[in-house]
Amino acid sequence: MTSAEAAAGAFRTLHGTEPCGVWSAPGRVNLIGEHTDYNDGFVLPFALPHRLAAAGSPRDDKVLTLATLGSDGRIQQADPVRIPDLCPGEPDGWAAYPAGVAWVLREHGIDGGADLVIAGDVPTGAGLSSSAAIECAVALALLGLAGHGDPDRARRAEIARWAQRAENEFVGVPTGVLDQTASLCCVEGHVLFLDVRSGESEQVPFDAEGAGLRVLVIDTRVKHAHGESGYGERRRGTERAAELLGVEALREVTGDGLSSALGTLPAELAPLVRHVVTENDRVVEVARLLREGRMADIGPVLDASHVSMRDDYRISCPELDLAVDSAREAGALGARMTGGGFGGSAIALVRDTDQQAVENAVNAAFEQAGYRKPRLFTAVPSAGAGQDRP
Ligand code: GAF
Repeated sequence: MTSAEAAAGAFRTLHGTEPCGVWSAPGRVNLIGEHTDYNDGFVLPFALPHRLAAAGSPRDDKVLTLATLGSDGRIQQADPVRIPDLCPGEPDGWAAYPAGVAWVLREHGIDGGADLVIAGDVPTGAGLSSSAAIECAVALALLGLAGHGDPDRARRAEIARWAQRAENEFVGVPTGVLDQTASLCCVEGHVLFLDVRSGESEQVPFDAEGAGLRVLVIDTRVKHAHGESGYGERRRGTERAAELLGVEALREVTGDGLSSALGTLPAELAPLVRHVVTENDRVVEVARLLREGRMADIGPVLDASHVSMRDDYRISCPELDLAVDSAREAGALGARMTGGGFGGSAIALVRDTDQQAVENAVNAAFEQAGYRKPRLFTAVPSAGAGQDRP
């Protein structure tokens, strides 16, 4: 059953009628470019086949009702809220994400009520962007129910900023715009090369299977939550460094200017800057190699990215390091943690002939270390958010 069918089915169970429409949005893997988005840099994500769907119908009383279908098959309902009364802090928990989107859309004149039921299969807390998937599915649902058609590319980038605002200001998590843009703007068979500063983007073809390769996702099952982790601390550190260097964002520091910049910074900020500046270069490098059809050559760049996050940005954890190291020892061409860090998932680029050996090695390493069994799956670049059915 697809996420859209699950959401429509749960809607029928709860409301006794068909929903007027179903919209869904994917989670993402970031191939490379971590913690560069809020420094106005470059990112290179692709959309996962895993999606969250919002089935909905409009209401004429400005009330928003929210429900979610759990993996245990139970439907959980949040307290109904009046859209004119929405303000940050209430509701909290999972309902804050869709309510936050309604709060932002209200400012843009979309303030009709709705019944929404959410369902899907993006793993939560796995660094695969389930929060953005909820936000983007709900944004498209509320816009669609208000009569707006399928958004074009520019409009999708704008909706991504609205969803980010919901997360920053309503939920209270200081994340960048990577995840929402990936969820809304990625297209099947491609990675999205995005320059966050200019908003310019390029769809770069990414056919791993055609190249005899696979992107293996290793979900360590160490749950992360950016509200509580060191995410905000890292973000504040890079903003402070930019201020000390007299630039608006670290994006402006280039490889050439890096060593002189590092010499002027306090010891705790220099490694953060080194990560961001070198990571931007790595994103550009991977995009170049992919354009040249040299997918297998990106491996060492992925490895270098992981080392930079582990040692300079310090956002890895023992489980992520073990995932990366054991995959590489078993033949992966390259591996790195993906997403915000402090848990969540790693990715490994493997030859299809080595996939089984890599999976066995990762499972064995986790078992030997006494860690929870990781969840492993291969990911192909899939479609971005959209309407599934009228
Ligand atoms: C999380 C955030 F939500 C993104 O904005 C981004 O900063 C990422 O961590 C790290 O690259 O997914």
